[in-house]
Amino acid sequence: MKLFNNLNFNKLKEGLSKTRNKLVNNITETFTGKAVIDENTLNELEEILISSDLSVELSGKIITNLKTHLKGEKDRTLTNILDLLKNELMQILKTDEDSTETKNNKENVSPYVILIVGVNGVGKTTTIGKLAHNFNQAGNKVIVGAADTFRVAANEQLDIWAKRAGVEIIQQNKGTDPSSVAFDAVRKAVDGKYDVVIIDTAGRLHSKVNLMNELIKIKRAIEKVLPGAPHDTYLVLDANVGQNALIQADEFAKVIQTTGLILTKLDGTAKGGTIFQICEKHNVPVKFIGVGEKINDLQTFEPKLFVDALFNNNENQ
Ligand SMILES: Nc1nc2c(ncn2[C@@H]2O[C@H](COP(=O)(O)OP(=O)(O)OP(=O)(O)O)[C@@H](O)[C@H]2O)c(=O)[nH]1
Ligand SMILES: [Mg+2]
Repeated sequence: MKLFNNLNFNKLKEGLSKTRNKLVNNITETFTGKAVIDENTLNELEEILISSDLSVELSGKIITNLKTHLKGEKDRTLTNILDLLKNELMQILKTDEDSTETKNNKENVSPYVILIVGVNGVGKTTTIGKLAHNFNQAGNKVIVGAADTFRVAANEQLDIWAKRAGVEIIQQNKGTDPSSVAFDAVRKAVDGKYDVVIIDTAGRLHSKVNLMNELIKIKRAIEKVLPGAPHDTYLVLDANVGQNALIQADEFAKVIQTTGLILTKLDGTAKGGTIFQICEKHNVPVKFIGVGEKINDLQTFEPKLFVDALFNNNENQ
C-alpha cells in the first residue's frame, strides 16, 4: 500500500478564511496601534481565543505560556507576540506523527483496511470518496464497502463517489447486515489483491446503542477475514459543531478504538478553533481535514501548514 500526502496551501488558506476572520483578524485589530502590548491587551487576546472556540482552560494556558516569554518591554512587540502565539498554537496541534517505522509498516500491509465511523451527516461518505481518490492517485488498487445499509440513499451516494474516484465498490441491498458487507469487501480485497479497503458505516441507527453495537460487529467481521484489520479506524467530526465534537469523540472512544480523527467542513465554519481543543484533549491525532465538498478537498493534516494558513502567512507559497 502506498501512502499519500495531499497538501495545498492556497486551498487551505481559502478554506480557513471564516476561522481566520474570527480569530486572527480580531487579534490584529486589537493589537494595531499599540507599540507595546500591556496586560489589558493580553486579557483581550485571551477573550478572543475563548470566543474563537479554544475553550477557557486552553486559552488561559496559552496566555500563561506567552507571559513566560514576555520578560522585558522589548519582547512585547506585535510581531514577537504573534510569533510566540503561533508557536504555542503549533505545539498544541503537534501530536505523535507516524514515525518512519510506522509508515513503513503501513506500506507493507496489503490490503490495508480503514474503517470510517462518526455520527450522521458529519461527512463520512464524502470523506471516503476523497480518501479513495487520493489512495487511487497514489497508485493503489482501492475498494470501498457500503456498510451503511440503514439509509435508503447511502449505497447510491457511495456508488457515485466510487465512480468519481475510479475505484471498486461492494454493496448489498438496504437492510442487509452491515457486518456482512464489511466482511465481503475485505474478502474480495484479500482474494483480488487490493491494496486499500475503506468501509463506510451508518451514522444513525434506531438508537445510539444499536449504532455502537453495530460498529463492534462490523469490526469483528473484518477481523475474522483479516486478523489485525482494521488497521485504522478514523472518527469523522464536523468542525461546525464546535465543543460537541469533543463529546462525540469521547462517546466513540468508549466502544471502539479510534486511531485517527478527520475534521470536516472547516471551510464552512468560523469554528475551526475547535481543532486546538480536540488536539489538546485527545491522544488520537487529527489525520486529515476537509476543506470543501470536492474530491480534492481532503488534505493531510500538517500543524505548521495549518497555523501558517490560518495566519495568512505566505512562507509556504
Ligand atoms: N463544505 C464542506 N462540506 C462537506 C465536507 N465534507 C462533507 N461535506 C458535506 O456534508 C454533507 C454530509 O456529508 P456525508 O458524506 O453524506 O455525511 P455522512 O457522515 O456520510 O452522513 P450519513 O451517511 O447520513 O451518516 C454533504 O453535503 C457533504 O457534501 C467538507 O469538508 N466541506
Ligand atoms: Mg454516509
